[in-house]
Amino acid sequence: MTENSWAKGRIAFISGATSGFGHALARRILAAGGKVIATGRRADRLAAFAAEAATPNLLTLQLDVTKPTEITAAIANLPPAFQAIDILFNNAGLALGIKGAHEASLQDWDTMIATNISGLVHLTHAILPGMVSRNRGDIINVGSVAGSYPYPGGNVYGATKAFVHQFSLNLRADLLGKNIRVTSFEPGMCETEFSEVRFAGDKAAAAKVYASAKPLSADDVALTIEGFLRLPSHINVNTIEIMPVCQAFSPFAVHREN
Ligand code: NDP
Ligand code: 8X3
Repeated sequence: MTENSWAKGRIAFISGATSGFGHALARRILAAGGKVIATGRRADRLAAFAAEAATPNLLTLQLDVTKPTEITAAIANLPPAFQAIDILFNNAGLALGIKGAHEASLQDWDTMIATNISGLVHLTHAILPGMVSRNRGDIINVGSVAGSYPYPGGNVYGATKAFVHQFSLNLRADLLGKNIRVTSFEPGMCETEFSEVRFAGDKAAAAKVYASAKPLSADDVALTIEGFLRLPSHINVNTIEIMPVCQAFSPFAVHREN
């Protein structure tokens, strides 16, 4: 494989390509000569991306992963040049709120479960059979450090990402004997629109998360994913956790009476 040929001849389906990790990876794959099906709910972002990229290698599709019928229709109606999906970047996801479980919104919980779990599972179910029939593919499921390390207010968000971890490993068990790789990709703090979404559009609260720190960027993430995709096809990265150097761990919290 030459330096810039890693994406040539590959077709990537990216959920959540309107911002953050998904958008950065879409740009990297296009720049390296691959094809991308970029999806998300925001039609204006998709249209702007299509106009900027101005390439037949990009197909944009408005898609809400919480709507199973939209997923089925999207996959069934792909144009022939985009049907043989090689890479599924199962990335669409969100955290909503940071309140304790006794105060959190049940609607927010339902939306996180519908997006981070059901959306990811439905996309896998729709795309995996084609990969199996072609006996090739890469599935990269986006988990989080929040799936391994509990923190106050991470209640359902962290639990959805723990699901992503175990689902990814179980896929590997089912796919033994097939040339299909599965990775649970579990990053720490990365500056995207993630915190703005979590804090319901409060830009000041979102900015505080990253203040005076050097978080990961979306392109750092895309570069890491490119690294997996460049590996020889017999190497599977099962689980990978990355963090910015400025982020680490805390001791256990202890409540004391005095
Ligand atoms: P962004 O908010 O920048 O991007 C999230 C993407 O998900 C957007 O493109 C959004 O598109 C899409 N999305 C959300 N809900 C839906 C939906 N119902 N249907 C389709 N697309 C949807 O955040 P990130 O890039 O940071 O997040 C990407 C993934 O990474 C998420 O799964 C997140 O949990 C995870 N993550 C993020 C970390 C961080 O610190 N940033 C760390 C660890 C994991 P649209 O709104 O147009 O639908
Ligand atoms: C995003 C990282 O720590 O904000 O998944 O939950 S964290």
